[in-house]
Amino acid sequence: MSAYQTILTEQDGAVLTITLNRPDVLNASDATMPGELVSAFTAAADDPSVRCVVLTGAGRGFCSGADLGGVRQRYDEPDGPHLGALVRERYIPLVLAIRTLEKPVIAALNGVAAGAGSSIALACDLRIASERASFVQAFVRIGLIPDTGATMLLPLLIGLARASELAFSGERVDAQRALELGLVERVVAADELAGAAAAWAAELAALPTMAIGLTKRAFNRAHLANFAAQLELEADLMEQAGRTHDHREGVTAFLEKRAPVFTGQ
Ligand code: LHQ
Repeated sequence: MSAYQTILTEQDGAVLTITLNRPDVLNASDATMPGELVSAFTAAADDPSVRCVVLTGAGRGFCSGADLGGVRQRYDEPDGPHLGALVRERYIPLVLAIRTLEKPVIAALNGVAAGAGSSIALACDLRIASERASFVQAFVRIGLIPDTGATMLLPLLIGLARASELAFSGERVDAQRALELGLVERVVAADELAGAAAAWAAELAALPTMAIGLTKRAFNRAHLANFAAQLELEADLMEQAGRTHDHREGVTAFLEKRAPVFTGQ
């Protein structure tokens, strides 16, 4: 076990399992979690005994995205919430750590993956979902744009029109529809998820790790050649969206547990 505050790590043979561990808020990402994840993925890259990584969540959620309590605190800062800086500090290093790890990474989706939580799942190489899992492109519900690579990864995985439908609406997609859309590769019963993910990871870990890593590098070059530039664009657009009335209304409404009233401003 690890000394991290927001994640747990455990290695079984050649498989490292990283568990997001803020279950009371469906593993929302606070100021600490992204850095701890980057540390864990970087350590996995440097450790030859790790040949596959599984990323999952504790409790009933996978990850509900950015912790909105923390986002609201940023409104007290002079000149606005500076969401572009937040994206650059926390989310760009995280998504790059996952995509540049030259070992297979499986997301084992135990529950809802919302906002940046969905993007983190999409950045993994493969996804296996519990039948209780779901995806929510929650950004629009709080007046924001998809980030953590989602503007590239979501259309890449499911096509531009379907990505537009989900990103514009913020609708919740259940595990079965996620399978049909190509957001996940496998769906299993909830009580079988951990075992099925571990078995899949063990299979991958027993394959030629170097060849898989080089394949991932080639896939990145072929399909995500402009990824770093796109992440910078997302940060710029997030900065802009973070200054809108609709963004503040969306976050405030969520925290006050009421429906938002958007004005387009
Ligand atoms: C939460 C959260 C949460 C805090 C559930 N925060 N408490 C954003 C900002 C800036 C820059 C960088 O990038 C980003 C990227 C993003 O990730 S934007 C998207 C942020 N995430 C969201 O907007 C999702 C907010 N959550 C939800 O819409 C729902 O919770 C979902 C659909 C995920 C799950 O719904 P339910 O299954 O009905 O669960 P719940 O809403 O009852 O949540 C359970 C608890 O978790 C609840 O607390 P409570 O004290 O009432 O038990 C929620 O307040 C808390 N929670 N997500 N992101």
